[in-house]
Amino acid sequence: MELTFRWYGPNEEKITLQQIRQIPGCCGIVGTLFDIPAGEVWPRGRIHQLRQMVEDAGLTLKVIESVNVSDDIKIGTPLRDRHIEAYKETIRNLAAEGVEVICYNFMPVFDWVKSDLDYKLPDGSSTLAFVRKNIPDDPQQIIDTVADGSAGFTLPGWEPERLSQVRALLDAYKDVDEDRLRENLVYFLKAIIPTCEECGVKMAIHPDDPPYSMFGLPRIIKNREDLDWLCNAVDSPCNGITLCCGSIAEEPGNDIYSILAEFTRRGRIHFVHMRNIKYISPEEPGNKDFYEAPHPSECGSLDMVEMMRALHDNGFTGYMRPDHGRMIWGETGRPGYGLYDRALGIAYINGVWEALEKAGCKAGE
Ligand SMILES: [Mn+2]
Repeated sequence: MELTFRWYGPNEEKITLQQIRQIPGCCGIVGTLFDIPAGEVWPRGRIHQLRQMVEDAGLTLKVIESVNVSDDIKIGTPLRDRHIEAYKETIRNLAAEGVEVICYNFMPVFDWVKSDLDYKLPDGSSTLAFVRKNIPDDPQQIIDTVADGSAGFTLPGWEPERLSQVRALLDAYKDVDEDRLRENLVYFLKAIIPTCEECGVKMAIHPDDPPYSMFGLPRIIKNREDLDWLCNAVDSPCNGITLCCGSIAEEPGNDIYSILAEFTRRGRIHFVHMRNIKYISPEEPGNKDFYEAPHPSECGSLDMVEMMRALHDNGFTGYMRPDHGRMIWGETGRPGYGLYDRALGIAYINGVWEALEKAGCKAGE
């Protein structure tokens, strides 16, 4: 297991690589070229520059999050083959620079959805939350909420240029139901997985966040059955998963512990987003509201040791990062992606992992 930290690049961040290097136990950056629109090739030279910068700081660049899949590929327009060729070229360029894992998602229009980007906790910190009654019926309003709450940063999946066309975009998806979206994902994977096999890159799909339908849009990576379908649809170790613990657990009916265990055993989890969430009113039937809690088990609704144990005991050897963090100690920045709380997350995750490793050695003596 190797711990990493998501970083958006020098022009998109006030967090420096030097700061990240000082987080004990953090080996690498989860990087991106944030400015390249979906559908275009990531030039080898730009990737090389990023890698050089990261390696000069004493860190590695083995995971990319995300190489976004264009709406044309998700909808299946005549442009998709051209975009798929560009995607394959990007895979080759990333592989040539030593990248091993590519995180992506197949969510239509909206990447993750939260209702609150500045949800206040009793200790004075703030975090991301999903409170159903605060989700507007009009998708334009949620775009405005995210834009207003993002402290001047562009949030992943919420590119203003793309979303300025939201009504046209929603219209373009009107004939895309879950079956059609599945067909289009399989079409995409069948085209790119041979390239991944050739150059030794693993694709890792991020589950839908939240793992149920919003604004009438289809969602196809929500639970154990969907992940099983994905693995069988294109049966290659290169067709894998970014297991986002928080996203999967946002549906309380999902058994996150057994999902982690099963897909680690099957060799399909290449990247993990480790996150704790706290259900806000679990006693109300059907209520799935939650906020993103600090990492320790006692702060949220998930048992972090049991999640880590499911990975550890089934032989997990991939990359992991703390998912989002709160804003603490007066920090301001991109919601979910401050320095301090994510660094605390890494420290905690490392502690749990070390305990599991040593207990495992002892048991095996
Ligand atoms: Mn995630």
